[in-house]
Amino acid sequence: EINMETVIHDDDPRIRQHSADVNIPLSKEDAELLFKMHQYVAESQDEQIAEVKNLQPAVGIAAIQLGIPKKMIAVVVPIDEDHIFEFALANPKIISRSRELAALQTGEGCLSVPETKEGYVFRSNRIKVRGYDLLTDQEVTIKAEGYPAIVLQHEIDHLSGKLYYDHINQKNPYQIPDNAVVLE
Ligand code: FHF
Ligand code: ZN
Repeated sequence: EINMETVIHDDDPRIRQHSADVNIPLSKEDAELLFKMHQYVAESQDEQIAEVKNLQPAVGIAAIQLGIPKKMIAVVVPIDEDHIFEFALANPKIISRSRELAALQTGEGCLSVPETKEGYVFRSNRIKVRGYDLLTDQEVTIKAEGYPAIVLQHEIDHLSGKLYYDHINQKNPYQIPDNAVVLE
């Protein structure tokens, strides 16, 4: 089961591990894990379920956050009233990225980082990601811009052991590069 107790933190060296590709078609075990990761993220955004199950609201999760070094991520990003950007991806890979950077005005947080680190986390504003999506059972190429692109990059970073605060400028956490925008 996935819950706040089964998510590992940044004091656990496994969070810095590199994750390995998974075989496609997914094994039953991998498909079940990826399905549960997606379910966890979706449920964490349902106020009532989150309260009963004591879940911190999240927009994404990577398997390594459960201590499992496999290239699998789930993202559920509410866009507006009736649009959700959601994928349950195996072997996601960024195939292109914009030179323009973007960061969230409010910074980022992470299920695996109990103490919030403040500062801008600049990432590419637009990316293309290829991978196998369990929700549609298809190889997909995803074009993402702005917030959904930032969430995807946060998750894909976990697959190579990177954490959001690795990207924060230590000298000036709120410095904005020339080619960057701050979102929101
Ligand atoms: C979150 N929560 O989802 C954060 C953490 C930018 O690897 O962003 O560590 F639930 C995955 C709407 C707006 C609804 C914000 C990527 C952040 C990824 C999870 N919450 C939210 C929401 C949120 C991490 N993570 C603070 C839990
Ligand atoms: Zn995270």
